[in-house]
Amino acid sequence: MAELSSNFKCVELCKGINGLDKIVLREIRGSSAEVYLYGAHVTSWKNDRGDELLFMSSKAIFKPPNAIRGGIPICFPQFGGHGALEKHGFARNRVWAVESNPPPLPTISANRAFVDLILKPSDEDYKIWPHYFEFRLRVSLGPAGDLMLTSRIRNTGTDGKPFSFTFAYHTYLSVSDISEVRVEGLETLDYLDNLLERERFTEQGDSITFESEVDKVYLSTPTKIAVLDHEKKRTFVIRKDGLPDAVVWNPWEKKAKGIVDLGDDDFKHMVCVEAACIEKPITLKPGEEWTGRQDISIVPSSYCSGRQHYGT
Ligand code: TA6
Repeated sequence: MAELSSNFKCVELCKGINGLDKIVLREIRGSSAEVYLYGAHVTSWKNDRGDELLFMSSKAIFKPPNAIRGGIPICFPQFGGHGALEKHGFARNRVWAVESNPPPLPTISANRAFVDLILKPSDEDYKIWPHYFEFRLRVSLGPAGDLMLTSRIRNTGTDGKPFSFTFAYHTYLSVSDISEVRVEGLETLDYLDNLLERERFTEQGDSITFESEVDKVYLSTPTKIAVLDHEKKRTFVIRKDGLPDAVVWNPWEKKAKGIVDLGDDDFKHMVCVEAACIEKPITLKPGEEWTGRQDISIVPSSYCSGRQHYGT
């Protein structure tokens, strides 16, 4: 185990499953997070009581070149599967490096336990996606245990060429029973239905509940989305910035059985709600940088009034 920073005893580099390097972040009040350098993949996020808040598949494969099923895979340079690039891009199955002195971020990280990771394209990556970039990811835990991911992607090409990409934080939240889960904040929005060849529909006025497979890309959503877990009496509040869209996915029983690294019953205990930029790809000219942030916190929920309250 190695301490990464002399003044921050709550960030450690150690070995995870199959000897893969992982970073453990610990916040002083007891919450924690784990990030594998493989994929810059957040695989665990626990509150101050030690409860796991992210879903991890019972059959997750921690072995390159598989992406890890659960936690927060990073989808870049594309969400979905188009053209020669692999589905959801290659960032989730490359080994990232720890960066000790990245360019400063405008957001305040004082009192937060954080790690900075960086991905640059290898010669092999350049062959499948011919662009030069630097992708910096900061994973940080706040004093109240919120988990913030900040991505900065810069076009470092010197050939004068812009590039475009789509992006998602493919976040698997842990829920007690998917049938008891409700997503609020996406009502009345337009969405692309991945189950119907991305046909565009408008969501009805009710919050989203689950009784079969759901795979939708909600467009231009509000910056705050709430995921209510009735049984656990807790609500995930997702705040996002620079990421206009949001994906909601649960494979349900039949699709889950066809996913080799997902247990047959795992779909009951997961829901993906993903801050994303999909409909309108981001284009960066040489020297330009894009920032996209997702922050998840937990608030207790009370069903007394039949309606949740999750702060501002
Ligand atoms: O985010 C939803 C989605 O794009 C679904 O269509 C589903 O296939 C899922 O991601 C998982 O993708 P993966 O490549 O990780 O199996």
